[in-house]
Amino acid sequence: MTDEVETQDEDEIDLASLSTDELVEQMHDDLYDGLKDEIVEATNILLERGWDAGKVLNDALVEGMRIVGIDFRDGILFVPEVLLAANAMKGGMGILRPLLAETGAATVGKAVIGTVKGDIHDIGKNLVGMMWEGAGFEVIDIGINNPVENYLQAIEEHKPDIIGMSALLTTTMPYMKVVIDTLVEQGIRDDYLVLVGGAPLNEEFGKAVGADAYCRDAAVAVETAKSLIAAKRAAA
Ligand code: B1M
Repeated sequence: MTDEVETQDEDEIDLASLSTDELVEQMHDDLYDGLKDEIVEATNILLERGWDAGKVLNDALVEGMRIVGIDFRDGILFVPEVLLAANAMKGGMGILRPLLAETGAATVGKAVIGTVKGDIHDIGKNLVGMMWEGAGFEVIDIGINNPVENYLQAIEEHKPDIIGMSALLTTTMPYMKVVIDTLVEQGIRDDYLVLVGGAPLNEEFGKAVGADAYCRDAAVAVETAKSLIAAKRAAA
């Protein structure tokens, strides 16, 4: 019994004793293994060592999730493991969220964002929401699996400048057109800037569904939101 406990303790890695490069690599492994507590601890260590929140997010968390995605695609990891990885990533993002938000100035605009109907992926959408908040936007996040009615209700209630839609599946991305077509039918399409994003989308798809812009990643979503709002206000 005592031996078992000792062996367990010996197996545990003291994250604080690792060099920064080793720690980042360990975070990729820990994300892969869905170890939330370790991800939270390592995120704090990197911040204590002077990394800014954006660097922790991109080099440690997003990069780790990219590796998870490759093995998910190749049938090496399965849904339960990827859910654990996503949960671990959210642990790290929880620490980074207020720090990313701190960089923002006064509210520069209001945005509603949600993942479309049939799709429950929310990490990318959450990241975009966090980065918009960080850039000074007020963000209303309507969550996942949103039918068009949810977008309509949110824009009626919150009167945003921007509607953001996320889709991670080739089967759900066409639903963005359903939402935009409904806005057109109701005569309110031009009242809003519609931005779309998600791994399977591209520029051409954004144009085809009638969005104002496709955003490759969260940083582009910030730049695009800011510049389109500025252009719209200048035109008005
Ligand atoms: Co899913 N999944 N998944 N999954 N999953 C993908 C998307 C997939 C590419 C994996 C693969 O095969 N390689 C594949 C889609 C294939 C396809 O359609 N071509 C896939 C599949 C097939 C599925 C299921 C069908 C699996 C199954 O059940 N057999 C199922 C579908 C469930 C459903 O939605 N109905 C499913 C389920 C899941 C989990 C639940 C296990 C989990 C989601 C957990 C969660 O989100 N809470 C999951 C995950 C985690 C992934 C991968 C591994 C990672 C996605 C992610 O979070 N990436 C993903 C593989 C991959 O993409 N590499 C995969 C990190 C995130 C930061 O990036 O979301 O791309 P991303 O967001 C970026 C940009 O795209 C952009 O900015 C973000 C930040 O830079 N962006 C926007 C995103 N949204 C935006 C909105 C904007 C602007 C920019 O608005 C303005």
